[in-house]
Amino acid sequence: MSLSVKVLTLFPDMIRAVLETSILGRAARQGQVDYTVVDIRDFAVDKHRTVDDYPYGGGAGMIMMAPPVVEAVEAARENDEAPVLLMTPQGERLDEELVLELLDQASGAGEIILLCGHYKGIDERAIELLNPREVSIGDYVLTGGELPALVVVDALVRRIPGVLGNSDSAEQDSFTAALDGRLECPWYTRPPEYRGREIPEVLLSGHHANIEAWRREQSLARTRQRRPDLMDDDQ
Ligand code: 6GU
Repeated sequence: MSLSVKVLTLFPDMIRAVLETSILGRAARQGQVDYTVVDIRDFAVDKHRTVDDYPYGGGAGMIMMAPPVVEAVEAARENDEAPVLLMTPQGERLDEELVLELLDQASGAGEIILLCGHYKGIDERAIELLNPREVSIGDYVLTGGELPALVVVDALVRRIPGVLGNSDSAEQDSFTAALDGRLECPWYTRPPEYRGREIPEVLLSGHHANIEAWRREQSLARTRQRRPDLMDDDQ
């Protein structure tokens, strides 16, 4: 059964373009995932199709109105158990652990809903009514939740078994369990020499145990130097 991913946005074209490209697109064509992009404006309640307005009490920026947002989610949602994510810089920070938790929840429900905020934010009553999981992709501010939603979808879909060509490659990437949360080693491909720079000799040795040991060392050294926060005390 393929996982249904529903993205609710005021900018559907921005989402569609990415979801049909590369590995995310291939996953859909192979039937491993199914994308639905919902234009929140279709749920506007007035003839001008208004979806945002000025904040009560004044202040800069526009606020997304509660009715179109709530009704778009309710129309899209098929399973009440499905996770609803609201993309917002106020949310919990995304990491690979959260990705796997969301994938697990989404797989169980058959569905995940991603709501993209835009402008200054969403009427708080919509958030209270929908009780979404609020997720941020990092400590910086973007103009909307579309890019963050695509980040979440990419991170999720690549963890669906069979989506990546080589089923091992997700397991060995940075931040995943197989590397104990360490960073990747450096990688090389042809040509063997470029502008006077040769590749590490061990990689040409054909000695698989030595190559593995070298990669592990590089991975540890890199993590120690660049991301000491990822190191266990015993490494
Ligand atoms: Cl989820 N939304 C916006 N607008 N900015 C962000 C973000 C989300 N995560 C980091 N920055």
